[in-house]
Amino acid sequence: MSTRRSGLFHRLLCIKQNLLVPVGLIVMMAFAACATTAQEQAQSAPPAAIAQAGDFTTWLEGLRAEALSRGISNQTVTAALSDLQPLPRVLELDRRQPETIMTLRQYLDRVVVEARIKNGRDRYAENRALLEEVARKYGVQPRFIVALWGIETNFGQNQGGFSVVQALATLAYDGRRSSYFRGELFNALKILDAEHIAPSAMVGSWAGAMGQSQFMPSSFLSYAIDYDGDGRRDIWSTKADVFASAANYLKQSGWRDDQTWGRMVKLPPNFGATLKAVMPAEPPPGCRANRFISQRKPLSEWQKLGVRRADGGDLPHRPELQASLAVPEGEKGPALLVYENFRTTLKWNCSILFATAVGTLADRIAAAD
Ligand SMILES: [Ca+2]
Repeated sequence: MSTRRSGLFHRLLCIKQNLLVPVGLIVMMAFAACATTAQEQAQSAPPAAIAQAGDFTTWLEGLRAEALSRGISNQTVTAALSDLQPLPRVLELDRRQPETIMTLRQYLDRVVVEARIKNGRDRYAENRALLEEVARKYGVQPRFIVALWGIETNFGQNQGGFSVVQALATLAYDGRRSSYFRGELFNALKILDAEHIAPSAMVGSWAGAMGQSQFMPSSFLSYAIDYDGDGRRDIWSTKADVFASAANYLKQSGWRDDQTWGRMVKLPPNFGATLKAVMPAEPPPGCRANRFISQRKPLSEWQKLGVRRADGGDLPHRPELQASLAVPEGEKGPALLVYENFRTTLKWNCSILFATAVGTLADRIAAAD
């Protein structure tokens, strides 16, 4: 699972629980629903068990010693790891069960809403010069940077109110995925040590996804950019850094700005056998979403096979362009014809629903141009 590359680990945790859902249903947990309904459900969730405070204090001593041995300064260790307490709320959120299964249509109706489209157009207009400069430099069309920003944090308005160090320490202390979160905690300390952000301002999701682009600390270290040149990679409050970091993540993951993401399409009648022949025979390793994505074929071949735009029109006349069908709910559900950029979006967050929402929102935002 490529979760370590994702800035959205908190959402991947939701999809992970989707393993409880029978595979035959071919349904996917909707991330936004997961986050929202988890909050709604929190009141009724049983209180999470946290071990005795004394145990945590002892554990924290070991953590401090290891941080120092990894070269984190004494000053940072003292500032970030003194008087630290585990957060029961983080474990509640980590323990929750999925209670909502959404179709692609339901997910889009919830995420790609008019208010977000309008907000996206306004934010795009407001930041046009900067977005176009970043877009040129990294080779990512501005509408996708804006769409990701809008879906991740509602254009920076909802970054999550958790102390990243405290949240990661809670999850590292807890037994379920200790080594992953312990590694991310050391990454977070490294970021503090380099003075990109003050400990008190390092806020993020309950699972440690940080700032306006919701990068995990490891993603920050790999992809975050100090675009305004003030010496700090500030994905919390400097838009230039936020946009460039997101664009850099996509670029490093294979984005191409001479292509779009894909589109909804219509399959011809009685397409079942053809579809079966192009879908993976075995679940591919890595991102689970790839099991719903077909092999690549040139657009001209899909055209020949009878695949059409959602309005019935011909596919674009770029016959050599490689595309794949994505059918998150099987033959009877909605179908998409997607390009490499769709697969790149899956490296940000392994979810067909998420990637489709990003592409759809990007198209809607740009439609005002
Ligand atoms: Ca900066």
